[in-house]
Amino acid sequence: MRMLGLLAVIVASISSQIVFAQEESKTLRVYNWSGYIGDGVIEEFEKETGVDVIYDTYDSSSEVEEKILRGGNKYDVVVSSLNFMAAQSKQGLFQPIDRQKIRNYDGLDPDFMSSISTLDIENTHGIPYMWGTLGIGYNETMVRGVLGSKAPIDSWDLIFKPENLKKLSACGVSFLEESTQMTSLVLNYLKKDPNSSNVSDYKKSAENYLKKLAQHVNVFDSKEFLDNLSSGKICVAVGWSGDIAKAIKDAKAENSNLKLRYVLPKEGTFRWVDMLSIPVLSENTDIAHAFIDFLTRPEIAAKNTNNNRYANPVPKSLPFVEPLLRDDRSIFPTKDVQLKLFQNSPRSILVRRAIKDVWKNVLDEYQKFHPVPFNPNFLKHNTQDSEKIWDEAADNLLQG
Ligand code: N2P
Repeated sequence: MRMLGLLAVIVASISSQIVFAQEESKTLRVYNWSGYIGDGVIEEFEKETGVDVIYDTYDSSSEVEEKILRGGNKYDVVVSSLNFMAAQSKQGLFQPIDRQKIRNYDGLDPDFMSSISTLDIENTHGIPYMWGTLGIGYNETMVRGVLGSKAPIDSWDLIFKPENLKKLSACGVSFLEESTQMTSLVLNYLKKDPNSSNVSDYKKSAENYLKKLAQHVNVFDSKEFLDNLSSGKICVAVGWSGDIAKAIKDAKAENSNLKLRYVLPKEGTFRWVDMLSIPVLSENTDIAHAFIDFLTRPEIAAKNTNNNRYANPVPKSLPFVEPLLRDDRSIFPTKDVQLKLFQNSPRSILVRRAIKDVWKNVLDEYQKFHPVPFNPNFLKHNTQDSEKIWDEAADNLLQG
């Protein structure tokens, strides 16, 4: 009896803890977007497992993508977009996920998993972390003040028609510093395939159009638009749903009377998905799986949604999500709206290199009109070094 009792205690304590292979270090290196994890989540994982987490953050897709192309700095878990992750898994940069080690795997929404399995083929290399949309955050009073009561706030015309953009630049317009997403939106607006595999669509159509707009854009940035919008420094931001939702919340918390809104323009936009995956150079794969598993626990996924204001793929997390967020259709769009969103698909390395060139030319055009940029971090990631990485990746591919 006593032996059995002891055995029960041992079994119970083993099953509630995560046991790692002896040779693995007890350190986990994680790379994620800034401001993209719930309060206390890392500390909770550390407390539960005894693992030290080295948690680094980035502020734009190019930062993480270039780091992974360079070899990933030995990160064990990386958050990156589905389209990048899927393309680079095919190039061998990410390890397959061992589903046996993700105890909450069955809790992932099967419809959602199937909707991303055309890119991450059969869901082999990544686990979805959060998803959202790309739309327009705007300050209604300021925008109507500039464009009048007929301002086309339900349309990309609001900022993609040069005459509107020019007027709005008086109250401040921010575009994402995201080459693929912005060129894709412009192609969609020009009624071309937003996922075009035709290099000239980017080099000619998207580049020419964006160059016309660049002079009227006040700032290209992927991080500060949230604070810029909630503090009234700008009146329009092309941005991600959750960040705009945070700006709206922050403005309310500061008792500001700014009327901030988020709109998915009627010409359409895309749904993006951010994935958790394990770079090929990671040696702490048991711990990496344990961390990914931890993030897919309903309570933890809910903490992340509550902080990040993005939807997660764990339906059982919903009871733990703040009711105000659960009912917010900009965070959880209706099925009807979801059906209208397009997926941003992986580009070939040659298209990606073309996008990189296009983007450089667009930002050069912007700089001609803005010798002193609005954002002090502007161009931090747009260095010659980063050009070289994409050139090398393309050359490697061409060589075979
Ligand atoms: C961090 C969230 C960015 C999500 N601000 C974009 N995929």
